[in-house]
Amino acid sequence: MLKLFYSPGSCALASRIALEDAGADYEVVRVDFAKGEQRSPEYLKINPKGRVPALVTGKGILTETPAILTYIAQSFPDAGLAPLDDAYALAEMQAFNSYLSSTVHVNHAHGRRGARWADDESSHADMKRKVSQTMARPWN
Ligand SMILES: N[C@@H](CCC(=O)N[C@@H](CS)C(=O)NCC(=O)O)C(=O)O
Repeated sequence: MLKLFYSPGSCALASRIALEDAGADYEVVRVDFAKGEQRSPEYLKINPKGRVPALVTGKGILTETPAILTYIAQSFPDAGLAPLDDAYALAEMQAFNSYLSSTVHVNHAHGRRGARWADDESSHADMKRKVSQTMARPWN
């Protein structure tokens, strides 16, 4: 059975929705960010990047939302979650998901986790203020 490591209110929701829409047999394991469980030695064995989502499959553990979403779409083709028989349309879908994951999500993270990019508190406040601009205009 597939096992999704998940945290409420996180980007792991996309993978959970896809599993649900696919009609997959899966279980969810909650990773509690408030307790810092994403950095626990146990969880780092699941995903050394210390992030959710992570999907445990029969072949191994997948991370990164675009990869997980494509894996689910291909594993449950009858659910019609992705245009699997159209190379261009599938690439467009990947482009959109990759943009959300690698650009929008990273911009958003600067507001909440500024300490990853700077040590000075004033820099954190500055980054937080900048988030809405970069969300609206990612080239900023
Ligand atoms: N590029 C990854 C991003 C994963 C990610 O950063 N997830 C966040 C939740 S939305 C997380 O686990 N944050 C915990 C942390 O940064 O400590 C993806 O697309 O799945």
